[in-house]
Amino acid sequence: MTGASAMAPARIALVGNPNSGKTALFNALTGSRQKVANYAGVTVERKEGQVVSASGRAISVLDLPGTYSLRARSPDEVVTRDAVLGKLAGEQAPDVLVCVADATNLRLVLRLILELKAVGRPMVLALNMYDIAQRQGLRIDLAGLAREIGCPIVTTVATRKRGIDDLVGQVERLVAAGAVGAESAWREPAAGEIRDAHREAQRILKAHVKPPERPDTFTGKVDAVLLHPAAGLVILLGLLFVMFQAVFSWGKVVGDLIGDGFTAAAGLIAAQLPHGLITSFLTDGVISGVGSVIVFLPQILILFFFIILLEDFGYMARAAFLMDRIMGGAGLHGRAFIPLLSSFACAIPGIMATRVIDNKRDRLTTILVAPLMTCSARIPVYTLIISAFIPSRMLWGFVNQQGLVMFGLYAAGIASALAVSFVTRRVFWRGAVEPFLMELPAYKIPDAENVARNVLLRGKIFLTRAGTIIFPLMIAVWLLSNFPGAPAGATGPAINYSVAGRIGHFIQPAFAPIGFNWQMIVALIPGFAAREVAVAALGTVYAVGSGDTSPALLGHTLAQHWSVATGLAFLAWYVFAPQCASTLGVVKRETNSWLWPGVMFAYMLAMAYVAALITYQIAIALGAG
Ligand SMILES: Nc1nc2c(ncn2[C@@H]2O[C@H](COP(=O)(O)OP(=O)(O)OP(=O)(O)O)[C@@H](O)[C@H]2O)c(=O)[nH]1
Ligand SMILES: [Mg+2]
Repeated sequence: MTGASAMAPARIALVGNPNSGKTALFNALTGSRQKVANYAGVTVERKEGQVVSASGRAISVLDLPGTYSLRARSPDEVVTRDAVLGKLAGEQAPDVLVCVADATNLRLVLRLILELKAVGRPMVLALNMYDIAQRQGLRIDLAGLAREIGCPIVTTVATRKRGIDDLVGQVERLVAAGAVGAESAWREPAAGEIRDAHREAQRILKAHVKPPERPDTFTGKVDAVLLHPAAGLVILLGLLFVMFQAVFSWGKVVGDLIGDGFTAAAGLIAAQLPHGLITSFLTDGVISGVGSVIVFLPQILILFFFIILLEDFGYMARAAFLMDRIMGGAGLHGRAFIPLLSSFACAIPGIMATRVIDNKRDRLTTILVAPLMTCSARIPVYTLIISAFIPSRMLWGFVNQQGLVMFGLYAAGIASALAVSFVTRRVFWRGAVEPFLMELPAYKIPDAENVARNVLLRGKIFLTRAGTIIFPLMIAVWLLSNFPGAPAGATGPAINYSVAGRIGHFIQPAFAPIGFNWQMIVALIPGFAAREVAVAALGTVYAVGSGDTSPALLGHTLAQHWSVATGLAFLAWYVFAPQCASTLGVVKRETNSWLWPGVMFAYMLAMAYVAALITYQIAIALGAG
């Protein structure tokens, strides 16, 4: 070995069944914060991190998507197979494979272990979730199992960082023992070989693992209720309902406080600085613009608190199971559930999560409808318009009417996704939807640290967007709304003469049938960069135009300037409008063609216009003009 190669970090890859704790182990090893959740298919890409062993050896760690076999079918499984075999572009096979197994669920992983053995690289088996195995009194003959499969075994509790040093030590030992030939041998097995492997796995399991003394009866008992065909659906709807009630009732209180803070800051600036462009920039551009979005931080945090709690508990895979019949009826694959669920945060991770779907048409259908799910960037828009136009009344004594409308908008998103998928599958891609098999994870008590970390992460993403996308766009909107200034002897407000005002007035006739005024057009244009930008832009445009700079009062300003019909049409528009350039970019990347982002843009725009038109005209007819 030359000096240089001795210095090169050893490379290991974490391979295992879905939901076995690979990413938790990756985070424990490398100090990263990749997403961990209690359902299969969380990781869909390779992720790399570094760890230095106690003896100072640098080790590069690869986290991979979960798989049951190297006979990869879906795009995420292909990533794992290629990484293990060293077939990824510019990458060699890892020096050591770390097979991560859920100790309480060894049946399926044993077949994968046999496949990985055939690859012929040094391997260590990490028996993860060993805490649960011990609690259940599961008896695993570690020495016998290690002898049988021919590789060392370490027990780990990834979430508690237990067994990590032991694992790193084993890796070092294997690396020091010297690499085997760089060739990774593996080929698709024949049917007979698969049967033999199956039998062999069965035999090993019987010989070395005794069933638990205290098996997990909790999961079965809870599932009897939560997976009940009728009661289960009622509970699912109930959970969603409570979620939106909470977003509105609790989120509003804190959001208003933040809004008051911004208003006070604007007042302070206006009082301290001379009246002029700088002051206008700070109050109208920064505070009214960016501030009007930031006030929605509490709503975002509350919503994600619920979602992440349910994910960690293990409920989301059940929700997928409950929805499977409905989704199948609409032509969506059962595996589309998790990608669509991720789209509630943002369509981009949702579209990436479709990599777990192997059938191309199923995957494309899911990609096309993912942006119809209500992403968190719509929350500021929905919340603003709802609080401006929907009275905050209690219905039947306990239902907050605003929360109910929010629930309805989410439902409209889901219903339209099902409808679009149904039409796509009926008209364009006929054919049966393939059956769906997904292991239901055992329920786990949510890990407080994991929940807190993920909720804060969502908050950070939201604020980063406010700083990086919204802030520069608000500077642009403010500039365009102020320049050129009004000519001498002008009678109307100065903003009417600005570039933004002129553009808005020019395009507005096309939007007259759906009740949009020119200020809304000015907000919609930068809103194509990101949805919540529209809220910030409305804040700036109305602040420049009317001088009302309070983010907390933007709702009131809108209620004065818009009819109820216009407000409702704007909501309908936002359920469908393709107002997100980055989503279209990701669709291009994932489908490798401009065709699909084009199709997506066109159909969503058409739906948005039609929905807003119908809403506006009906509202007008009902006297809400
Ligand atoms: N009790 C316990 N829970 C664990 C342990 N390791 C992971 N978990 C939990 O198991 C679930 C799955 O963990 P992940 O790290 O996301 O699993 P993964 O193998 O990366 O899953 P995919 O990316 O979907 O293949 C999460 O809820 C973790 O908090 C462990 O050692 N003990
Ligand atoms: Mg993972």
